[in-house]
Amino acid sequence: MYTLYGSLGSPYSMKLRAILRYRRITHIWSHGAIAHSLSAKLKAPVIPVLEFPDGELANDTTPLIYTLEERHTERSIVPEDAAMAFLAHVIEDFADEWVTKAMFGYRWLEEVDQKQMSEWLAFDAFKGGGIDQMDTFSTQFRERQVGRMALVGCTHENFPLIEASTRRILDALEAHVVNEHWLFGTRPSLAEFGLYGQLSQLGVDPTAQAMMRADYPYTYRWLLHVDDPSGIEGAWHAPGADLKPAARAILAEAGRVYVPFLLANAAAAEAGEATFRIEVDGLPYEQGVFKYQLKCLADLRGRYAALPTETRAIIDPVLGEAGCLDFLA
Ligand SMILES: N[C@@H](CCC(=O)N[C@@H](CS)C(=O)NCC(=O)O)C(=O)O
Repeated sequence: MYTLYGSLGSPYSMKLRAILRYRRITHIWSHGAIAHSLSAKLKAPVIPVLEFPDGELANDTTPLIYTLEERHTERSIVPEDAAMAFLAHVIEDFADEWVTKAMFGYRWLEEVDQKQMSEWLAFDAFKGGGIDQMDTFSTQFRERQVGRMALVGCTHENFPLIEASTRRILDALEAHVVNEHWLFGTRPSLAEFGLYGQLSQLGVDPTAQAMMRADYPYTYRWLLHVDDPSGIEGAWHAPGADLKPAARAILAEAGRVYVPFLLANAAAAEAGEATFRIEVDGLPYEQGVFKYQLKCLADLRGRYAALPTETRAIIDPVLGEAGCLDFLA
């Protein structure tokens, strides 16, 4: 049996839990402070941590998705068609690395969210233990997270771009989910789980939740559908089927913000600089150089390079239209 150690306030935990549920991989969900003490034993101290049936511990949800694909064949979340599988991967990566800034910004920029969420995260970690312990932890955790805002690019100066970008993604999803649930078929792919992880928190945190309810009511409700899709029985779209407008719009958003972000991060790292800056639609964005996102860029390029010529012929026009082609080659 697997055990997933995570937290209700952790987007990546919600993402992996929904995947295990959809895939009907029997598991225990263990949430609270234990997840952090286990993650401290791993190379990157991040949650969630998945314990395999043999007791081995691992984290980082994207590689874990592929490890689970190797171990379990039923109810795969990687589209069968290599072209669609690549596009779904791009959306998942974009959600993990960019949409997470919306999650972090909505949570830690405003007083109302800082207060509510630091208290709830303390409550989740200790499940009781008294208000004093929770107050101490929530104050420390809040200070720590707020102190990291500039490093991860979630500042008041950057937030207009993050918010505009998030709203374009939500607009696309809102138009989509009233017609159909999933992007690449009548079953979910890693793309929806990546988006769901980050957006799941926008459905909880006070400011973001109010925005979701008011402006994206069906996407807001859809989050609860994705949370446990274990009852979904579906199929992938037939190879050659048109890519859904929502998937195109989300890829175009990746082209608009994520591609320049990845390239500027890589250029700054190469030049030995500590921070980088981009501007999209006249809106500024600045943050510290991140090594992990160098890995993401290399991974995307590697996956693209490994695609057969006939697959590239299918996706190149789509990637080109979305502004996601040039940086891959
Ligand atoms: N790429 C990782 C990211 C995981 C991640 O950033 N987790 C956050 C919580 S949602 C974390 O543990 N951050 C470390 C910390 O806050 O100390 C994944 O996909 O699992």
